[in-house]
Amino acid sequence: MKFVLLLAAFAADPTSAFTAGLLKGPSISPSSSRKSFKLNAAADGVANGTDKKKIIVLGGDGFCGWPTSLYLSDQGHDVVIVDNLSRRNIDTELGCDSLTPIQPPGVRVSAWKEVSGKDMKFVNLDVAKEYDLLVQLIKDEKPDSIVHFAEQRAAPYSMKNSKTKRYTVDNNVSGSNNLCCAVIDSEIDAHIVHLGTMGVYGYGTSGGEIPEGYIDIILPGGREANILHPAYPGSVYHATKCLDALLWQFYQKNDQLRITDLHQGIVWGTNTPQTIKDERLVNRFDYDGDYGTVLNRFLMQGAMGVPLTVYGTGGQTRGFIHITDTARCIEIAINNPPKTGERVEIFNQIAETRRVRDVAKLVADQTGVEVNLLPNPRQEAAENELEVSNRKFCNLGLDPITLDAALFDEVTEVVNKYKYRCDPTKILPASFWNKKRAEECASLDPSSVKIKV
Ligand code: NAD
Ligand code: USQ
Repeated sequence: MKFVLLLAAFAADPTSAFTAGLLKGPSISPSSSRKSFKLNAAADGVANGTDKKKIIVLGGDGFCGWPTSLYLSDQGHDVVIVDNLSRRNIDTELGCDSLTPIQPPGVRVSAWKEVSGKDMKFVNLDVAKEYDLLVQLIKDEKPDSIVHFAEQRAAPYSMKNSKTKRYTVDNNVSGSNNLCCAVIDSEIDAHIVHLGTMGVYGYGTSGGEIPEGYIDIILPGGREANILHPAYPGSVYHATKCLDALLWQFYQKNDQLRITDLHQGIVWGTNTPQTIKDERLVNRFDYDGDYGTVLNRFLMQGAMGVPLTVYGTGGQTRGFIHITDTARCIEIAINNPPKTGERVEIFNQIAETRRVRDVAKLVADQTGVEVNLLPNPRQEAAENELEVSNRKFCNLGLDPITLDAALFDEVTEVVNKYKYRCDPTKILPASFWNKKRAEECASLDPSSVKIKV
């Protein structure tokens, strides 16, 4: 089908609470820059005056889920964390570990009670496999909202081999399907807030600004329509997020579920005003070739004197968001659910777009390390433009944190504190998109990486 882009910025849902403000506010392109931010344990713990809710956080032990759970609890919401600890098990499988010494869930939750006085429950449950327990949990807890982080989230891990491809599809698609069925079976009208990804759109494929979820098209014969933006995934992991989006669309239409899908960019940073309150609350920090994401990897490499691992030309442009804003966006989404019968609400959850080689230059300038252009292990466009709308969150009050040297310092301090835990053989890429990419990367020697500082 041929797509004709009319008004990419206008997600034309007349019932949407956001339509009125949609044409105000910024569009994000690589040169955009906004406010910086200083991490401060005292700054962010004030209840915001909105309704207090019961919230289940699926995947609440993970990199985004843990600080989000703490933030929501700090804001006065009643939080129940659900996680099957599969991410910790994958660390064991890969012979790797978070750079930061994350504590077991029980220790984390009791440390939070000690420092904040607030209770949080932890439930070990597999969302993709333990359906009856999930239904019972929803019936027992009667949540207002369910935040869904519980997926296998690394593109490289999803492309490692057929076992990890199949696991990623089984886990992610079953989990999302189970969640919809469980909300229906429990007869609890909980608002589902799902973490999707910018990668559902592909990168710059629609020829202009990427709108928030829906795009205007002209069908053959001249009929106009507003549909889900075409899916164009770049990995098995990203493909599961596209499949999720279809499931949300179907269950909203068929069962009137209230669903928000957040297409988030690459999250960077480590700690938040809540996680720095006590060392036992520290967030996880992935640096390895499978789970480490680009900016955190560069910051870690810069702090350790390791040449930065830029794949290909570094011409890939991606969306970025700081971990503190992830938590804030989730609360904004929770506080602005679609009404029953409204189509799936979709937000682009990013602060800015940047090119990988520009991000590398920022880190290299600050740390003095070299930039190393490696053969690209991924099948992806070597260079792409990316312009993205994030007006909905901005119109709802988000003033996003952008890449800032002060925050680089925060990550560098964390890396310096725990660098003794780093295994340098895990730094080079270890998953390859196809045979050709694997052959092109054959000369990469994991044992050649040396920590210099
Ligand atoms: P993560 O792997 O650190 O956390 C995911 C958590 O979900 C883990 O603790 C894992 O044990 C749990 N989990 C996975 N499958 C489960 C299952 N079947 N049942 C119960 N628990 C399960 O990942 P993250 O970085 O925190 O990402 C969270 C979500 O946000 C993911 O859905 C990811 O796609 C999305 N996201 C992440 C980023 C990023 O840069 N980290 C960017 C965009 C979107
Ligand atoms: N890259 C490098 N060097 C590295 C690591 C990555 O050049 O050492 C490049 C990659 O080739 C890619 C870009 O940086 O072009 C981003 O890679 P990434 O690993 O930081 O991010 P990605 O694989 O896209 O996945 C991450 C999260 C995923 C989330 C996604 C958001 O792991 O859960 O959905 O970011 S987005 O990229 O916007 O789709």
